[in-house]
Amino acid sequence: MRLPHIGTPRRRSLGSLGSLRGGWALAALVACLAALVGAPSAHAADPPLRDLADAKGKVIGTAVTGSKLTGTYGEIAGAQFNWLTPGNAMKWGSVEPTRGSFDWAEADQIVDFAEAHGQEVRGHTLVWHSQNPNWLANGTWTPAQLSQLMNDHIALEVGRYKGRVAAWDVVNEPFNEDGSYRQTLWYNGLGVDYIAQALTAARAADPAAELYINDYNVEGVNAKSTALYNLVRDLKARGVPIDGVGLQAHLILGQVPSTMQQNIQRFADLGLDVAITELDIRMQLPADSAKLTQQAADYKAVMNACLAVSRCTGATVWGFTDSDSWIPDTFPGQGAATPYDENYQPKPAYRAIHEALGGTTTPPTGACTAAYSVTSQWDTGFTGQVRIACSGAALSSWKADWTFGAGQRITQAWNATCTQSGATVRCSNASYNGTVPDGGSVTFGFNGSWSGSNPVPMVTLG
Ligand code: G2I
Repeated sequence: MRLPHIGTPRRRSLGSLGSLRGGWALAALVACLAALVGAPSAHAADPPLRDLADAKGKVIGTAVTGSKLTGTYGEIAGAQFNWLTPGNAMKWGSVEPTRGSFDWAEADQIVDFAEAHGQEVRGHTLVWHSQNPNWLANGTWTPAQLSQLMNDHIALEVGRYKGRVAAWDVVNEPFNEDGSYRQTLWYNGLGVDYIAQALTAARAADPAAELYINDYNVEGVNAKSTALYNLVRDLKARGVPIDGVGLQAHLILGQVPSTMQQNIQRFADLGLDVAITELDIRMQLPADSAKLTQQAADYKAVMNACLAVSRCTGATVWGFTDSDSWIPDTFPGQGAATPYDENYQPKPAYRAIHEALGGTTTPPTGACTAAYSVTSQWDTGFTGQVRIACSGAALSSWKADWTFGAGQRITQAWNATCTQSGATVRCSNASYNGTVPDGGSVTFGFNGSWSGSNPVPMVTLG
């Protein structure tokens, strides 16, 4: 068995990420932990997902866009995940847009970022029917030429990142839904043997890299996953280099296949690793608390199906934030498919992944917490409050920060001084209520305006 390459465990934290319980009338509770001024007993902040995954020897990855790897996006990508997949940067159309003229800038940037953050890279993808350069897709090739093009491409790309990319999606999406082979440039030109050729070329270019075949709608037991199963079983029997299968897992709310664990297990029983490679769970917009709660349950079900099988290496989400997801472009009216919202606030799905990886389900004791709730709401306005409570800790002053997710504006506040800049709100104590004793609480209130939706933000105490 080839062992998955797991990044060096690292302790980095974005601070406290609490559980968001949706619904305007419900409180979003955020643990206020080690960062608290004046807290007598400092508690370790919630560990990031990657620390939990490292402790289990599992992958928690995300697809990333190179140009976004700065600011909050870069901080979360670096702090929370132990593997990265370039969402588009390593595709043939990205790296060789014109024949013989290469652009590795974004791919290099992502690999450099991963190394700087102690992360492994999943290379995606070498041989696919989509996102190929026009010169390749529209060319006329003999089988010999096509074979040469494919082998040279693999040798070049895998060779370039030899020792730096731990696993490759060598062949992507070879099947139709009924389990027949997809008619592609590769299949039509070379027959089914293109798959064995591609894997063989990849092994030659980097013998240490894990080699995968990756597809979608193969998460449960069905005609397509059975075709994939039969293919990899036969490849293994023939001695073709293949280490694992990637189950993309582009799922729909409430539709995690019930046979997912069983399906993962049957691949594992062939002596192959299984990776969840492109996990997202889309819903009809707008999101609401019921949908987000269902989504959290779905994420947890996927994580649990994987974690129940030792050869399932872990899961990669296809973009960690709703601001970097392919869903709205491809499925108009749908979205909210990832664990963080568009403002980088963790959603219940984040908490579900955290818990599946062994994180605590309740805030630790000995801390101060802030709970946001909407106490009344009318057509254009609302009244909200934040209650700061301490137990096993105390405060002599406080600040409560949050980011409004849907354009809300604070119009008036009491028992605190609140300022809003863009979507960011910061409230600090009034002269008379900075002290929150152990076992005590302070509440401040505000009026605000809203339209469209009024989602509950996460509050951070500082
Ligand atoms: O389609 C979802 C995924 C299915 N499995 C294979 C993955 O490689 C695939 O990823 C998506 C990317 O997330 C999208 O970002 O692949 C799409 C292409 O099939 C990507 O979309 C493309 C757009 O079509 C282009 O217009 C755009 O220039 O992304 C490009 C870069 O933003």
